[in-house]
Amino acid sequence: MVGYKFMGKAHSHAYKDVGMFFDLNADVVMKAICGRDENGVKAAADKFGWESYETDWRKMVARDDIDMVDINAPSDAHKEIALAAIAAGKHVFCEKPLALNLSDAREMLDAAEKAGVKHGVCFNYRFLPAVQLAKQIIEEGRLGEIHHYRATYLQDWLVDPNSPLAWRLKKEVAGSGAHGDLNAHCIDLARFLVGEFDRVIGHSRTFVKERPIPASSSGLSGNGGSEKGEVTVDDATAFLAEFKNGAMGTFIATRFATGRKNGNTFEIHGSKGSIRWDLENLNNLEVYFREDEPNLAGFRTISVTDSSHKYAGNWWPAGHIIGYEHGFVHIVYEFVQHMTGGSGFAPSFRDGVKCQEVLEAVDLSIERGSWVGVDEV
Ligand code: SOE
Repeated sequence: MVGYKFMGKAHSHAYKDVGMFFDLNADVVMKAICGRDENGVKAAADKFGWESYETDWRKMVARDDIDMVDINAPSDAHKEIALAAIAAGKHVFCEKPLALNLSDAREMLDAAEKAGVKHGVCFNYRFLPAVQLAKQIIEEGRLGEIHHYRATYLQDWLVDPNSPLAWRLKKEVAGSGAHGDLNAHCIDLARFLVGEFDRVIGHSRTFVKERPIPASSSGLSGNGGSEKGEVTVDDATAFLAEFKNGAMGTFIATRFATGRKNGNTFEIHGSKGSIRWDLENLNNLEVYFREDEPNLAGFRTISVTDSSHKYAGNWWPAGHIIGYEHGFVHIVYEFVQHMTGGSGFAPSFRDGVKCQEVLEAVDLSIERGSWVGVDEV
């Protein structure tokens, strides 16, 4: 594994727990974790349960006791590490967004396909039981023809103008701001649930253009110094979309939604019914079916914790809820099965590329001030 901060910890936890709750084709052995700061990575290796640590990822990906590399470094490092790992014949699992930009993402997909290694992108929210149930409901036709898909991803960690210039606020490191970080999740869920995008038109803002340069920086924050530097990414990006199946989509990702911490939501309206979901209440799915008797019709809440619900039965008895970290366990489970039995896995690098196409089409639409077909990028 490369990286040991927020996502490195979430993924490490997943590898540690997965064999306890799921039957795997092969054992997961946590061989090595890599980071540049020796004290930090050593402490992480001990705490998270890795056998060893490295401070140079090149050395790590060359090790012949490693079959798979998991990349949790900032986005600007994804491509180089992935290409080296692929060249060394390793399977690769990578955090989202897959790359800094579309052409890098395409290069990574091409390399992985040519080398015949297994590849995956960590769009973890697909793997929550309520999201799986939403997909099942849509696939069974219970919502009928889909008219509307509305997604939000609302955070507020940047609303303070003195919040420091973390790496996520620099285009050369992060690729983009709320758009690549948060809309990437919304785009992936929309593709998973409703299908491919046809065209998009967006609007974005950077509300605070300069921030204190941090003395040290972590994933989301850091300690601000007195000197300021330029924010080169969006604070918020909204866009309208048309799906290939004719559905209308509205999306907003922001880090300025005061009071909202991780409001990843979707609401889907079809000719026969509707569903809505909110990550901050992730075990529940709200559903409305028009065929219900009029005097009983209304949104009702399904507690998606029954053993009949995908993944839920691997944990606890019904009603004993799961959390954010479990989505990572589920995606890691699927990827391990894929590596060891080849049963097929999505989201692959291809899905990472598809997501990046939509992200870039939105950026182009903002530049042009007009609709952009996703096929144009
Ligand atoms: C930070 O904005 C972040 O951690 C994202 O990078 C994650 O992908 C998302 O799941 C939560 O917010």
